[in-house]
Amino acid sequence: MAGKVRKTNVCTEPFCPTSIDDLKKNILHHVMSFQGRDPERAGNSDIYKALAYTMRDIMTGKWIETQKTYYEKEKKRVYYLSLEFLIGRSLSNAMINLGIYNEVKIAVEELGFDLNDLAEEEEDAALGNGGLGRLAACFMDSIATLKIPAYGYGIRYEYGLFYQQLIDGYQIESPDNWLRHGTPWEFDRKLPVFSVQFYGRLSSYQDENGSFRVRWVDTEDVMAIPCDIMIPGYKNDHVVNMRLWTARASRELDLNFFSRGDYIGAVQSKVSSETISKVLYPPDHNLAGQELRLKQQYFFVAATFQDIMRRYKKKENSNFDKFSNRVAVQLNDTHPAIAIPELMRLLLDVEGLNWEKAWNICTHTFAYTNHTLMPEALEKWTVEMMGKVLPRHLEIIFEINKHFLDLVKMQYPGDVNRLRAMSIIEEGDVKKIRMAHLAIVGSHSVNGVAELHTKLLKNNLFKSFHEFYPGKFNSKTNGITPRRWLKLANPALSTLISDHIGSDWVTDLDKLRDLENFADDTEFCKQWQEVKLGNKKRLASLIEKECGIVVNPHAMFDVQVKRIHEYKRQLLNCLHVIALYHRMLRHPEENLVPRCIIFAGKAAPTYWKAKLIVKLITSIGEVVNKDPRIGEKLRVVFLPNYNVSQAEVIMPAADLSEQISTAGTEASGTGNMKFSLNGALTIGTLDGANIEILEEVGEENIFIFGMTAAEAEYERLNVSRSPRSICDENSVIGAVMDSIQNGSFSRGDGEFFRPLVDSLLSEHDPYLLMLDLESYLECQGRVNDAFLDHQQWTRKSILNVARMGKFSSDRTIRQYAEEIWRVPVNG
Ligand code: HBZ
Ligand code: IMP
Repeated sequence: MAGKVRKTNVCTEPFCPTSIDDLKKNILHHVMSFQGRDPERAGNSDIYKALAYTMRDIMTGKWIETQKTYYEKEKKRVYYLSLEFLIGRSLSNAMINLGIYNEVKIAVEELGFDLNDLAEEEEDAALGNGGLGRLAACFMDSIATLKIPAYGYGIRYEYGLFYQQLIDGYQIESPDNWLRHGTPWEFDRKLPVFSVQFYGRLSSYQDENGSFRVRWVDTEDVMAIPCDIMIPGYKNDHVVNMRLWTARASRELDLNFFSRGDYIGAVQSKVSSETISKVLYPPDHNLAGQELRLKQQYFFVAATFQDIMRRYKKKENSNFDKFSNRVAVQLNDTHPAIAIPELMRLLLDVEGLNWEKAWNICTHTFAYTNHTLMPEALEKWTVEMMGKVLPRHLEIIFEINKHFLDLVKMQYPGDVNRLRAMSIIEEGDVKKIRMAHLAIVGSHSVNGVAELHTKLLKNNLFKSFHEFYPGKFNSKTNGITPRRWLKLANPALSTLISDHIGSDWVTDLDKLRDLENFADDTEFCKQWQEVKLGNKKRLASLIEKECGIVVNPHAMFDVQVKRIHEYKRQLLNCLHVIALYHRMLRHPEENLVPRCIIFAGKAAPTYWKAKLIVKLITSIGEVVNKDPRIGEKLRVVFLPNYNVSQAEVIMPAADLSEQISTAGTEASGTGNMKFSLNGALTIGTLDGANIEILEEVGEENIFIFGMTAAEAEYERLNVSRSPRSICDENSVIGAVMDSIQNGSFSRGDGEFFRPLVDSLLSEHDPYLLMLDLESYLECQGRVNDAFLDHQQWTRKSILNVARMGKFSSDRTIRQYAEEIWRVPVNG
């Protein structure tokens, strides 16, 4: 056994250099002893790293203390399993949460460096695709801030979300090699290392009691190596662990190959094992066939459960009676849902429990969050592939399904259709496993991410499950962390706010209500406007640098940033831009507000229609931005490579936030919250969390248009107006469509955007763009008029911020803790 440092011999007080001199010393120490650099020759990148290591030193002591308390107080632990954590940069966040931002800023200035330049040195950790991944990152911040005994578990992808370039207006992807220069934020641990099995076959045997049991043998094994990232809570000394797994070949090179003299085979086998943690998958319509994705899911789940078991057994050995009182597992969508059969396998095959007992533990341990309503986006795996990659899990899934369907049969005798619809196995030419059904059956809680979303889950997508399991479904409206999305991203506004109402809002966002008292204060409004203008200038510089386009910071910044997807309707925004362009040309005398319309977002690499939308946006920009008749009145910008760091510059600079999805399609949205918290007004549909934003800010402070979810549903079934008739009857819309069709934005090639035109004009357009267009254009007219009254607009902007309290992820996490995980907050 390894020797232990006796407590009396060593100072174990957390290391905490907070004086400016100590900070400087520590930074220089890292430059010299870790990087072997002469401090006099250190550049931004050296100082950034040294500073990051200094932050890490400070966090380590707090992290150790935090982990100890979990053991000493025998706490119930929460495990947040997510295939994605979209963290972004960590430096400024660590400084803010450790409460030493100003001291560090001075220290680096005294060393001759600029903190912003240093922060820019950091690569974004883009281990996620969008909302779901960023939500997981906000949750980690709130979990740490609320002192919840919890861990995040995921994969340490070597390549994060692809890098997006625009070449000739087209999206071109390249790999995101974010670890190129290493990252100072992780502890690359050597232990615990776990072995994860794949493939192989099953053999049964009789145990000492004569019961038949299953062994999974002849498997191909991959090692999982932990890499830990510390997540500090806000000024509370609590540091949460995020454990990301890396895949390594089980032996450096497989000796079996050598014995056959196959050196190349040995190397290939190593490479193939290590591919598992190589790259983050973008959302894809055809995941069902992607074996590597299933392997990623099982890899991280299997390693995580070995870790969970290891910790549990430290106290309870092999007595599993208390398991679900000690362990809560939250499944971030169905991506980790293979955890359900995995826990069953561990309890049955390894620990020797019987089915009833094992199943009882499972269903009391798991909770599942759904993030999408779109049936085509629900994960399914073919039975064939599951049987090949995870044969024992397939068997267990069939067994779970059998038990489940027996219960359904008892409640609905003879109702075969219901049975078929609810089954975990989808019948058909290719049998598939419906991971959402597995997750619902295996969890004690299923939650949607906004009120409307949950209602639609209960009444449509999972109606029969809601009837079968009354009480299992619940709603947890998403939230965002005010630390990153206001304090860090918008320092000028944060200071203005804190100067007037104090700084308690950072951990108690409802306190922002006090700003209402200043909504009519002329001096305050003036300062508010100055802050916004400053933020717009910062974004304008970024736009000039990235796109070479000069924009007027006094124009309205009208922003739509999010993944490019048909349901999010960037195309609707395009139609408005063209309508506005036409109107400015036709009526130059009109009092239209100058606008800068800003887009950013990535299209999935295989989603050609989304990529064509990108091309349309950039093509409209090409025409409009170069038209001398337009002058400075209209600019259309597409910022390439949208990521968390870019969002931190964009959100504070927006005047208008576009949240225009077809009602009933966006589960929640979280960008909508970030904009509003930074004083942008929303133009949006009654979809996702927009509805709750409307309830909070009041209808006079938001621009709502379009159909409700119920109306959209009705329209899909009974086409009341055809898109073509709308074009014929509305000359503005007719002209917009004509200009796309006559090649105005495609160098005369009228066919170029044909697929987009066709879907707009189709009576079967599931996203109903044409049916919402008139209402959208009318609403944009109201936005124009409102912006002309700068005073009133500012007042609305202040009231938006004042009323955003609900959308703190602290509130969301408190609800998860109290209602799902049943763990104390701030305990
Ligand atoms: O999750 C998003 C929802 O679209 C959005 O409305 C919600 O606010 C957010 C947080 O709850 N969903 C995603 O971001 N989904 C994915 O990123 C995704 C990733 C991999 C997939 C499928 C979807 O295979
Ligand atoms: P883990 O929970 O085993 O992953 O260990 C994380 C950290 O928790 C360790 O580095 C220790 O600081 C602390 N720790 C682990 N086991 C115990 C224990 O049994 N009692 C108190 N602290 C522990």
